Amino acid sequence: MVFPEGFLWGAATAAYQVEGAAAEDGRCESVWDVFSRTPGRVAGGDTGDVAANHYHLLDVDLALMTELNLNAYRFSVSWPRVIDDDGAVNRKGIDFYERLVDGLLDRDITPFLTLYHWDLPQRLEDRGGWANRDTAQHFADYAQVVHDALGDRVQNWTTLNEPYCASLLGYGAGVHAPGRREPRAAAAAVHHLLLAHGLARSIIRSNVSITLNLYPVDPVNPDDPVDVDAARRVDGLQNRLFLDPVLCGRYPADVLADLEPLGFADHIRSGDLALIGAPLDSLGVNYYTGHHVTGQPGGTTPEWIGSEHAHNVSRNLPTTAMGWEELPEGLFTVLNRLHHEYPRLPIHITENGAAYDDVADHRGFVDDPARQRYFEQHLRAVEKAIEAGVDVRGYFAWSLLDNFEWAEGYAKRFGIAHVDFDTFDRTPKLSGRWYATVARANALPE
Ligand code: PNW
Repeated sequence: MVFPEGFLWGAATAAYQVEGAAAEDGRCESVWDVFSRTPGRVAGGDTGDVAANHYHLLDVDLALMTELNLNAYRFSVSWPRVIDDDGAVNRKGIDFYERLVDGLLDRDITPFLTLYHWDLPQRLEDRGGWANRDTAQHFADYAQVVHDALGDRVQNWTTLNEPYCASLLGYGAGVHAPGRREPRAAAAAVHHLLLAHGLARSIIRSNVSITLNLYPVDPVNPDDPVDVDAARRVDGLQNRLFLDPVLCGRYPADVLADLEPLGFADHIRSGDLALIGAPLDSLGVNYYTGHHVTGQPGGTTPEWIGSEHAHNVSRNLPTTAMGWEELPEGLFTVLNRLHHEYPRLPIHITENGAAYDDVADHRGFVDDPARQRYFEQHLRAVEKAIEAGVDVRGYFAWSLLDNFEWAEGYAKRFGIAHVDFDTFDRTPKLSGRWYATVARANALPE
């Protein structure tokens, strides 16, 4: 099968994961600078101070995208690079993103801009961060600045990347910045992030999207009401808590009840859900794995706030280096569910990919058939969804480059191009070469 004409073949990155230049040209501190410099938070004590040095290697990376036949590129803007600690616009920060966007357009690569991929200015965290409602208004002011600068050239705007992670992993589980383990603050952060999305949406107005990390959630034993209820809770927390307000303008009643002990509803003011649920132009889906859930003892427990009795049980599938089970048909499940249970929108797969234990040869080349297979299997699921009528417009491999993988530091590599973190040379992997041929053909091999 050939993908629809004009299908976007992209790759994605995020500012803190690739840029580096953490203290250059007036960039201020973000929560991730502070978190990663705190001993014990990130594997190997790694920080994003230098990352993949993308800030200085912009032209090299633009050439790499062309070499890989990409016709779209998803990146995020660093809030603390663009707004200084006095709340004023940092012209040098804006300049960088203007050069990036102009470089993409020169090469006929469609820019997909994400406003927030987790790098909250530390000065706002010092005033409560996402647990403080005021942060949503600060985000709207920042969105206005970026839209004023780039609105004439960028047609694809994403407000937030994965508000689930920014709220529940950052403020609840404490495994992401700012590293707080405060379930009540996490609940507040969920609503304030969604409010920030709604406020920014009303500023950008057209061509707006949000990116959610979605999962199929299945009970281990569908005949056991305890498992079924655990799966309902996890689906509620990971999927519906974000999908329902954004696409339908209401929070799911059962999740409101689950989060009631955390005071979640206390943060909701009249008018909020109208803002949050205002129509979008497309939806971004990040997909990596699925959940297989029991409410009985056993299995492992991801930190599911408000669902402490739910556990993940292995299906004994192959896993990536992150320990995530490979479940390519789950991407079809997610897309098909969106098609049948929610108002229909054009969809972009804004992230999909895998970390493996790569070994580079002396030229920096990585022979990674497992990653190639991961992409192929997931793209077959996308193909199947398109055949079933789902309006998928594009696919972005995570990631263009090996980069700073959050709490895992540089030890986990997701790139379709290898990065040598001593020389900063980039070398397309086998999977990257393969992806380039698929992008050129607009089709998977027979
Ligand atoms: C995404 N999970 O986060 C992020 O958007 C990227 O910045 C990140 O590098 C990438 O996935 C790989 O981790 C996720 O637990 C965090 O399934 C957690 C999960 C999935 C994605």
